[in-house]
Amino acid sequence: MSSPRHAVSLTRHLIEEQRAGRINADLRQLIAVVARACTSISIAVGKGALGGVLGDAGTGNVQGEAQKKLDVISNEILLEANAWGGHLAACASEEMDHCFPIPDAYPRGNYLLLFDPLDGSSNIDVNVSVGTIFSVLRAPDGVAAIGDDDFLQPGTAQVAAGYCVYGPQTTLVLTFGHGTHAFTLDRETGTFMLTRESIRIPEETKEFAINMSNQRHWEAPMQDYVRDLLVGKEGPRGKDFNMRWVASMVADVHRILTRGGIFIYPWDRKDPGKAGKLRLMYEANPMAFLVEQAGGAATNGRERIMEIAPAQLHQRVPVFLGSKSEVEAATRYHLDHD
Ligand code: AHM
Ligand code: MG
Repeated sequence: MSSPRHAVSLTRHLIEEQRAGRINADLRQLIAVVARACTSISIAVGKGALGGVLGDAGTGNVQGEAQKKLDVISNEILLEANAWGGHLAACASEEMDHCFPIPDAYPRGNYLLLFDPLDGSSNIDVNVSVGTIFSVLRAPDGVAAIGDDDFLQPGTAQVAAGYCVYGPQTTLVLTFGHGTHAFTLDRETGTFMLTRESIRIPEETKEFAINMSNQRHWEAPMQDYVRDLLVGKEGPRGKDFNMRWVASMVADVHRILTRGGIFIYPWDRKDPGKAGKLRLMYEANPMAFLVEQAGGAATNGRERIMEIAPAQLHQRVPVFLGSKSEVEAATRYHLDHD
């Protein structure tokens, strides 16, 4: 990992990316607005019980999951911040049934923004890290009214992706396809400052992240892979492995971008659709883009996540991502089994 240049703000980084011809003014503006929304969400999360924002909202989302008050607040902050800027054609959110086209009262831009407004909902009320995940696609040309189908593009079509983790520090991690960079929020000035440039994930690891309570529901190659990790030095992998599971994907991925590791949310038998838990468009694709840009890999156990052709906006997918050689090893267990 190279050390950051002295005192580069997110604003300066975005302007330099534009000058280098890697992004245009609209995309720069879009990311600046998302970062501002993340600052507002960070403030709401940080207030916790003092702001009356903890607990259930009393509503459910399209996947039948109970929404927390902060899920709903974060979704509204992102929608409100992005509606009027003129850089978007529509938004889609894990918390909304269908996409939200930009109202006619505002100019329509050329980008589509997808987000999981507050990932790691089960951790909100217990004061453990949560985060916002986002992905940016191009709106198709010549479409009069944007609909859900216009979002059904593979992860390779993303022009930007990122997440903001609300933990002991608030950190925004961003890629435009030219490396993955991290910006820490200076809470006194309200400015995101570049703190890690061109992040590299170590290729090898001795750390895995998985919810082991689902073990009995996994398919055979997954059982074999984790059994071999647990056997340690004496087994075919020849090394001892450590385990971590925050149950907030943003926090687990942030650890992997910091010291390596593999994150897995596999398909399990509780799910007859063979689709896993995590959402392709709001979670898997943006995280896969960030991880690949940091030298890591991301598959669904068999194929590269970013090459999956989505069939539905809220589609779920098994996720294996992180240190390249470990993701390749886990993927090999599945392919050899098929
Ligand atoms: P959410 O978007 O409803 O918060 O669900 C996604 C989260 C991920 O952040 C995390 O990796 C996973 O669900 C944890 O699942 P589990 O509670 O099954 O361990
Ligand atoms: Mg989520």
